[in-house]
Amino acid sequence: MSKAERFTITAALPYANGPVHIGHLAGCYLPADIFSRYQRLRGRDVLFVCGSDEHGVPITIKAKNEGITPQQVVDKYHVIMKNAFEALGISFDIYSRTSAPIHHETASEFFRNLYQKGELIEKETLEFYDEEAGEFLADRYIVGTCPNCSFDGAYGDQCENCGKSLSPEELLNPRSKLSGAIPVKKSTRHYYLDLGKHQDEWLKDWIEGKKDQWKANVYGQCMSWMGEGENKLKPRAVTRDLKWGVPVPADIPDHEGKVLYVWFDAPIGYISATKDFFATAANKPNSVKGNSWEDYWGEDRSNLIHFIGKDNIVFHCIIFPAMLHAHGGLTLPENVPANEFLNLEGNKISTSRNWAVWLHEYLTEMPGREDELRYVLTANMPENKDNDFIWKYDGSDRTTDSYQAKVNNELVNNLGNFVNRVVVLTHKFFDGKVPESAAPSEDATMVSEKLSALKTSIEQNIENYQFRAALQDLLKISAFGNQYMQSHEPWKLIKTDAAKTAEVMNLCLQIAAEIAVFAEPFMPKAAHTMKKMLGLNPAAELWNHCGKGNLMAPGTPVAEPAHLFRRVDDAEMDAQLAKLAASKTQNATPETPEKNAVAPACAEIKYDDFIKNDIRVGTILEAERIPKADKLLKLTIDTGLDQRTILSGIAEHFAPEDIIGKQVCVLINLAPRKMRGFESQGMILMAEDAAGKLYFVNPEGVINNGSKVS
Ligand code: B3M
Ligand code: ZN
Repeated sequence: MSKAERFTITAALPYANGPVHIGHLAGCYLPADIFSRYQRLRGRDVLFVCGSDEHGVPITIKAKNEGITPQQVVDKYHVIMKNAFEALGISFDIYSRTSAPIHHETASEFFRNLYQKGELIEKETLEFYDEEAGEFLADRYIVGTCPNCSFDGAYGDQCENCGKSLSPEELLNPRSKLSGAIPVKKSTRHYYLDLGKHQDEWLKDWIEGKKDQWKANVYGQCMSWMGEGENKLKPRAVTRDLKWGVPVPADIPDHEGKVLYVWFDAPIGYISATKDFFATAANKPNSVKGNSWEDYWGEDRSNLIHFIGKDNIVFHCIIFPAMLHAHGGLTLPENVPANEFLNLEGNKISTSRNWAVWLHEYLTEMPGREDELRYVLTANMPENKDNDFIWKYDGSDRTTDSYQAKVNNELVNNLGNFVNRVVVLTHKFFDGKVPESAAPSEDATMVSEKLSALKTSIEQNIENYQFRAALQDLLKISAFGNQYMQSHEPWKLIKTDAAKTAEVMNLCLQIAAEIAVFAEPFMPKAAHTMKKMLGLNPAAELWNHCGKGNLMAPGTPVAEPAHLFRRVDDAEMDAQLAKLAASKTQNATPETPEKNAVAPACAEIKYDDFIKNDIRVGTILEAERIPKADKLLKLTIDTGLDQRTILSGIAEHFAPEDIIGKQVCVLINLAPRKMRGFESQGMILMAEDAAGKLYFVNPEGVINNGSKVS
């Protein structure tokens, strides 16, 4: 097979610390599945791989919280996810896992390869360490009070109450989640991948070459990472001081107590899954035409397509390509069609707040409605912007794309109804057999032209990752079928013109047959049922014969009409809404302060502690934005004692030009901190109101810079 005909398709490996929800499905699993199924139907060589991402700190935290081992956590969720994907018809050729020995071997070997090529640099840094537990602490293992909203339970990388990203240094009253001890800084050595070097040598040029091919959001995000000078890509640590993960190979210096960073090992999981497929697949499907993992990963031998959500762009477009390139002999991604996010009933989907529709629950609560979910999620796929999933249709504009409206109006009334009527009338008037039609006719030409145009459109849309548009094309075919049938009214025509009725019904059957074929990537179960109903062989390669309106040979028997889609009633939707409402109440507990509530008081301190703060009045002399740091302004401040640089997180609240000349209160004896390549020498005081708006804290009237505030 030539490269053009071979596809290595990946969907992001889901973390095995919780089940899969509709946001994951609309983000990458459904688009990947539609694309894979389509390419197979075109007769192309396809290997579609995925698996559970079983390493990383969230898994060890979950294990600790539940009092079980990390392996028990991943064993549980791996099975839940694997079964749920299968039930929804996600057609992975293999669903592997990163705790599998084949993955450990592949990832270790990959690391060793980069080490031996001199691609990894070793650096010594100071990291947070828990002296009681005797362990280094990942950001997620450090908790404290959020400097932004005072929520006491913020993590070292993010406050889940207000959403602010943090670094552990920013937390007030930091403590270790392991023992409660106050973390100290301790030196450690880690291996780094020098991304800046790759940026200069080839990576930036390579990404620039994708400008017209990749989605604008993906390309734009990649380019925003690759600035100049200070804003160039920084070396990335690819090892961690943790116990859970792929151990750094024992022949590597300083390997003790270290594992590979989860984002280093996880994408290698795509390669291990491929190896796993060739090692274990009992019956290789016809659509996998290669014989070894190298057929799918060798340099320029396949089109590697990564389906992901937008939060994974940097890993798949920059870091993994740098790893693949550094390794050598491997293919780079052809495309990375990342989707935006799907919200649920107007709010961000959240695992911790249980604001989600979980796939495994949907499958048991709404049995037999797998294709309905696939349909609604595809129709609302967040391809170019975030989108909302809504359950119930209440007559308002907001709910025209709701699950209920889509299923009832489009699947039941339009597509399902058309196919059903065609089959029923064939039984009624033509003894359940495709009637002979006096070809060629004007109608036949018109129908085949229409089918051919829509087929081309579906193909182009899928190949351009426009799955919503492709699905609309499918609906246009059934709308056209309904219209054609309605305009001839065969149930009346039969009384006056049997020959014309035969022609009309023949053409309606041809339209229904093509719908059955084109529906397969989107709704595989319904497609299968339709094919069987229409007497088409579900296993036959029909796609390339479509677009002509002659799939059904006269005389072919059609089966009795079978159920395709079921109407969704209000009660079912109300049950789902009630479940969400319950999550909302459960989460409105008093210890989770509302974003707008007044922050609770901090613990008592001594006067002596307070006067350690050296606060002075100063004047802002200069203010400028920092490229790629949306929140920070770089200020030059006259403190009366000196002029110094202070980085302040106020860029989203004030324009630089508006604050020059303003007096401010400055904490001048705060230890300097490096941020974005600048040293920030102090902090300016700001007041924040209940709505999150910021105000300067300054003296009434202008006074001398350097005046003390106490
Ligand atoms: N598990 C993150 C995520 O699910 C991560 C993806 C890995 S893909 C190699 O968002
Ligand atoms: Zn916060």
